[in-house]
Amino acid sequence: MTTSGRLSGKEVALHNSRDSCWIIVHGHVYDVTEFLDDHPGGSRIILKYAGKDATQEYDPIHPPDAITTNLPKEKHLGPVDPETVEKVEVKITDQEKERQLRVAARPSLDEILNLHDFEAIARLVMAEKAWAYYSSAADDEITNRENHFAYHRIWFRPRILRNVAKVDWSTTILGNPSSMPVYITATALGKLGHPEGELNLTRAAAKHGVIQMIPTLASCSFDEIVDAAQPGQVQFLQLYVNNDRNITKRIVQHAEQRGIKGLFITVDAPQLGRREKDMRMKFEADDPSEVSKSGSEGVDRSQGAARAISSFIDPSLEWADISWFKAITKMPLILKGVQTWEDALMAYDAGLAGIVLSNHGGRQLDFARSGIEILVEVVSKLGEKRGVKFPNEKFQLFVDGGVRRATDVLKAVALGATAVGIGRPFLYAFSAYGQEGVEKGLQILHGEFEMNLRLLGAPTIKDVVPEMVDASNVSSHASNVPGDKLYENNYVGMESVRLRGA
Ligand code: 173
Repeated sequence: MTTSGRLSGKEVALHNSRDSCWIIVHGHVYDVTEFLDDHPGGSRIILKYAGKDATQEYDPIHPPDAITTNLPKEKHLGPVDPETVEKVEVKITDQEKERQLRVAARPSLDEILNLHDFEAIARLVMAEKAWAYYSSAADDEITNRENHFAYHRIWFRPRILRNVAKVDWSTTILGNPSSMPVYITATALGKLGHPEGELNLTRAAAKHGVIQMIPTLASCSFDEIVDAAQPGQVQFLQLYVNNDRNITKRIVQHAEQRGIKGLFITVDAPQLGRREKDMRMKFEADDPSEVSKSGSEGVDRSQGAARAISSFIDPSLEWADISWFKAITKMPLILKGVQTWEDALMAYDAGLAGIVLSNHGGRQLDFARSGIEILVEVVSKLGEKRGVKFPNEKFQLFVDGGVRRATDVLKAVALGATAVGIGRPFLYAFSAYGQEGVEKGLQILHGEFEMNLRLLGAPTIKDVVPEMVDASNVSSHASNVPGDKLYENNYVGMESVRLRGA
């Protein structure tokens, strides 16, 4: 203890082993000895900082309050005297230096013409691990590609000679105004791409009047993201249901109290999909001889960044739990990750506010169908079985996955969706350009909506009707599509063989 009543760096440094492991995060000391084996990211990474300041390693992955909420109070040992703490030197690797040069040489925002462009640039300028995590998808990434390709199987039937001098693409989502039928969907670990993480999305969303869905696994804390919103700015929350329902209850009720306007419960991830690009990154980043040992810690870190932090998700979640959610919150409840009309019907009968037809950006079950294809069958079957018409205020349909253009969004809207979620393109936009990148992405979409509504002969979103599309081929998985150069260039295959040390 120093004279100021604070712990000294010297004392902390003594607790540098598995038997007694203290770390410093944001100037406070924590005893994590008993937590080592429970750390979702494995014990090895903590032990690397045993007795030291771990803040720089901690920050890009964890919300600031992760450690204070997960560790029992008696393990919070108090502030450390900063003068006495040895600076942990974070070495900038040659690879990182080269990356920073690429960032400095990225094209100016003026050169960006569409959402694909962000992806191409992000691939060049992002840290390899971050790119691997964001871009990865399940198994052979067939569903990931299909999400985008499915839109190629839908064609327009535009109308002519309608007065489109004024066009308006604003709408409402769950009763909340939105400047376009698009929301920014939830994606985890924003700080992997940019130090401001999800706040880039919050601020850009405010400027453009769109709704942000806050992820359970944001790198910024939930409160930081809500605090960053403008007065009246609408936000939703994506929820991973915890094995410990008390934690979930706390999250949900806190969200409601903070004004969140919709709870999107993820139902397509009882176990996380196998994202091999992400996994491969672990092998390459760590000492390969260590990988085989990783199983002994209980958490297999060789499975990539997402799997490592997903162990809290409850695979026993079931339909019977819906009534519990209704009992603990008045927020509209939406299931995110519905993939068949049968489940859509169950959600409708359960009195939910809506569903997101989604395969989790192709990151879960490979060969799951695209949201846009599922939309067509859901609208048809719910009409047939329950006489419901879409779009529908009481039971709203959303789609996500593979959306890159306003034309994609307009196809979904024509087919009965209220709005469409876009995830990765905004991650790529802020990874390469911060908040301005996201703003540019939203501006591009506004421009595309204006032009395409005119060309469709639809002055408002309500005028975008089923007769404006030909989706007769949407569930034909054998149709010929033209080569998609922009997309394919971003998704080249992995090197199949890589010799160690080569
Ligand atoms: O798709 C994901 O990567 C995802 O949803 C997730 C789930 C758990 C932990 C981290 C990310």
